[in-house]
Amino acid sequence: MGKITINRPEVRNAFRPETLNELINAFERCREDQEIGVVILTGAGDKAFCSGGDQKVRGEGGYVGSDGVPRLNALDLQKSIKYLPKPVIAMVAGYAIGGGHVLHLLCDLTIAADNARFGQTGPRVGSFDAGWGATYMARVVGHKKAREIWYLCRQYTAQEALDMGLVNTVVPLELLEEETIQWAREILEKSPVALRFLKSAFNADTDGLAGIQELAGNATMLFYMTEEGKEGRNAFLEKRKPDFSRFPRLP
Ligand code: 2NE
Repeated sequence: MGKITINRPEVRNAFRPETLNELINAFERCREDQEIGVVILTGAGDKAFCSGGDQKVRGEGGYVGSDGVPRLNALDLQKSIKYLPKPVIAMVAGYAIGGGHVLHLLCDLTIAADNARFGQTGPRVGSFDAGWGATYMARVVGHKKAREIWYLCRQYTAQEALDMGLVNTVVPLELLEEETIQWAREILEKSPVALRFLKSAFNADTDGLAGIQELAGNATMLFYMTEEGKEGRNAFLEKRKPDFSRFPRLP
């Protein structure tokens, strides 16, 4: 399993553009590494998972990194999490707030410590995430609750988050890592292809043609592994007519 840690505890793990690029690179490494079947995303320390965009570097048009360019590359990290063909578990101690709350939301599963607190701040701090941050949240907790979360900008305890289906379980802080690793180990015992298809099927339900594209790509991958798929390639390379007659046309 892989573990990715947002490491800016002095600002409750708020992210700058550089932080996000590093996280995107880390997810890309987890994608490429065939030894990794599950990724745990967490924040350094026990005060916060992530507090969203670093308001101290927020400029006009986005968050400004050392290159002086305003970016909203939190959206790119969201895609990295959602389209990683392996389950991602958010391990949340302390605050998951604002854009940091959306990150845990997009993870496949969330294990929360009993000190975790969840919420959006956008309309209070002059921001919003009208993409997955709003629409996928409504799929997870229902429209009434999602509108409450975004319109009122309240904070919710771990137990309240569990009650609304926003997290999978709540454990004492001291058991958070142990419990998360246990969940990851249970997942690792399962079929990687089955998990991959299930993740893309869940995405296809919410992501329109982009979701179908991902699901279809996985179907092609699986088809390439079959004798029927290989017959088409082999016939082309051997300059002969393909013979698909031995493959069944199942009901
Ligand atoms: C996270 C929260 C609730 C924590 O409160 P508390 O009382 O535990 O800590 P405190 O004192 O507020 O924060 C500790 C230090 O971290 C900094 C604070 O400024 C403070 O530093 P000093 O003043 O002592 O130097 N800090 C915390 N969060 C920060 C942040 N996001 N940016 C920069 N510095 C931050 C409380 O701190 C809080 O509510 N934080 C702000 C949460 C927030 O509004 N995030 C942005 C939402 S918008 C967003 O993320 C976004 C989007 O909507 C769309 C696209 C991309 C991003």
